[in-house]
Amino acid sequence: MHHTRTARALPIAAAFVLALTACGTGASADAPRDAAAESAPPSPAAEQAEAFSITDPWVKAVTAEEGMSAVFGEMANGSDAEIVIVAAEHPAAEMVELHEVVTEGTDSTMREIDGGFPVEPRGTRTLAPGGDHIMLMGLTEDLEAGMEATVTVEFADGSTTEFTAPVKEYAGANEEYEGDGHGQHEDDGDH
Ligand SMILES: [Cu+2]
Repeated sequence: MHHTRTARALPIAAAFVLALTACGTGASADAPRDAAAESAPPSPAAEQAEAFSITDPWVKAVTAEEGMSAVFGEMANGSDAEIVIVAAEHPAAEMVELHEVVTEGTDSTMREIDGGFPVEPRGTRTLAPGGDHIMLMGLTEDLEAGMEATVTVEFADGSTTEFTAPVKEYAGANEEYEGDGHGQHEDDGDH
């Protein structure tokens, strides 16, 4: 009687679940049970990409005409050494930048962050509207609610990993972009 291999049925879904649940443990994704354990040698634990996970990732729905969107979620570092996200990619974005939002008075401006997104050992860093985000620019196709966006992130040591994020409708996250002409943006609603 030969055994069945149900674990191989949904490799994409399984990888997604692993990415979401690897939070805080780093090594927990190392046990895909079956064939993978035999064929794929474990990559060195020193890789920053291996320590990375992201919880509840999502991407703001936009049309290609709008041109820009952003990726959010709570990033986590499951290792005892700092990891730094230094770049990212999305297949429909001609350019991707790591942005921070700087607020002066009532003006919020987003700009490329110096040195990337460090995540402390065993720590987290949140990408959220009004704060840090991965900026997708020069979009060549619509990002419609319900789609899944695949985002690749690169770390300071050159390692990379990817995650999948659902695209969602969201009304906010419209910060002025520093590089996009000058944002003389009167926003006199004090909230
Ligand atoms: Cu931005």
